[in-house]
Amino acid sequence: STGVGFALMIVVLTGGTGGAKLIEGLAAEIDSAELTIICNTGDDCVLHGLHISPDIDTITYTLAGLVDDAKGWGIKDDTFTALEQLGRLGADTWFKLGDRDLATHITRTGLMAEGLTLSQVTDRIRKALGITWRILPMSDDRVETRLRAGDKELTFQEYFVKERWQPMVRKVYCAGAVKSKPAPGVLNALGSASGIVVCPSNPVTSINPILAVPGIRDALKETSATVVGVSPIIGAAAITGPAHKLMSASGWEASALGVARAYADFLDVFVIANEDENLKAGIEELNVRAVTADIRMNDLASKRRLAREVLALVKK
Ligand code: GDP
Ligand code: FO1
Repeated sequence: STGVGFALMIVVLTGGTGGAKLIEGLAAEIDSAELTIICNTGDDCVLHGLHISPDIDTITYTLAGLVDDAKGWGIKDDTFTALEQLGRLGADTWFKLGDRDLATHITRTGLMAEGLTLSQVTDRIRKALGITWRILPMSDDRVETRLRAGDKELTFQEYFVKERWQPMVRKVYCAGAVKSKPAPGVLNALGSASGIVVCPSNPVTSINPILAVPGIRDALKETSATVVGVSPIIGAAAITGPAHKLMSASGWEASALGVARAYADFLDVFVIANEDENLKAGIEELNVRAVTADIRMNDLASKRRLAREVLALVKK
C-alpha cells in the first residue's frame, strides 16, 4: 500500500510462460491486493472433451508455487498415467496433460457444464489453490487464435505443440474476437488502475488477442494510468518461442521496435534490452519513452529486479 490513502493497483496483461516470470517478480514485490492479472485465453483448447486454459493455468500454478519451473507450464513432479491410458484408448497424446493438471481441466469443464463462466471457474480454482491475487480471463466468450500455414488452418496448440512451431505461417487471426466482451472486472480494472504492465509475452498470440476484445484497447488508450510494456524480443528473435516468426507473418518488423509500433497507441514507456539501445530513438519517435534494462529473467532475483524497475516506472 502507498500508505497515503490511495490504493496502489497494478494491472497486468499477460500470456503464459514469459508473462509468468515477470508476474512472479511483481507478486514478490507488492501486496497481492495490489495486483490484478488479465490473462489471454486465445490459446485455450478442448482436448478429450476438456476445456483447457493454458495461460490461466500457467499463471495460477506459478502463483501457487506449483508450476514446473523447468518447463514453465504444468505442475511440477506431475505423472502421466491417465494420458498413457488415453493413448491406449485411441486418443491423441501430443499435448502432455499430467494427472494433477487434468484435475484442473476436469474441474473447469464440470463447473462450466453446470453453467459457471470461465471467470467464475478461474476464481474458484485460484481460491482452492490458496492464491489471493485476482486473475481475470480477458473474456468469458470463446476467442480462438488460429494460424494459416500453407493450405492448413491450425489452432494455436496444433501449431505450437503438435507441429513444434515449424510450419511457415501466412496469417494469424483471433476467431470470435469481434463478438466477444471483456470479462467482468476487466474494463473497470484498466480504468481504475494506478499502473498497467504489458508483460513480455508473445505480442501476436498472447497480447494481441487481449487487445482484440472490443473495449480493451480503448480502455488502455483512455486510462490515466501509466502503461509500461516489457519487450519479449532481443535483437531479431524472441527469448523463447516463435514470437519473431509470427510477427513477420503478421507484417510487423521482428524487433523490439516492431513491438513498440504495435503498442504505440496506448504505451507510455517501453522497457527494452540493453542490447537494443540502438532502437531507443526509433521508439521515442513513436511518442513512447524507451528505457533499457537487463530484461532476461532466469531466476527469482532477476524476476524481482526487473519487477522493481517496472514498478518504479509505472508509479511515476
Ligand atoms: P506463452 O503464452 O507460454 O507463449 O507465454 P507468453 O506469451 O507470456 O511468453 C512468451 C514470450 O515470453 C516469448 O515471446 C519470449 O520471448 C518471452 N520471454 C521468455 N522468457 C523471457 C525473459 O526472461 N525475459 C523477457 N523479457 N521475455 C521473455
Ligand atoms: N507445451 C508444450 O510444448 N508441450 C505440451 O505438451 C504442453 C502441454 C500443456 C498442458 C497444459 C498446459 O497448461 C500447457 C501445456 N503446454 C505444453 C504449454 C502451452 O502450449 C503454452 O503454455 C501456451 O499455450 C503457449 O502460450
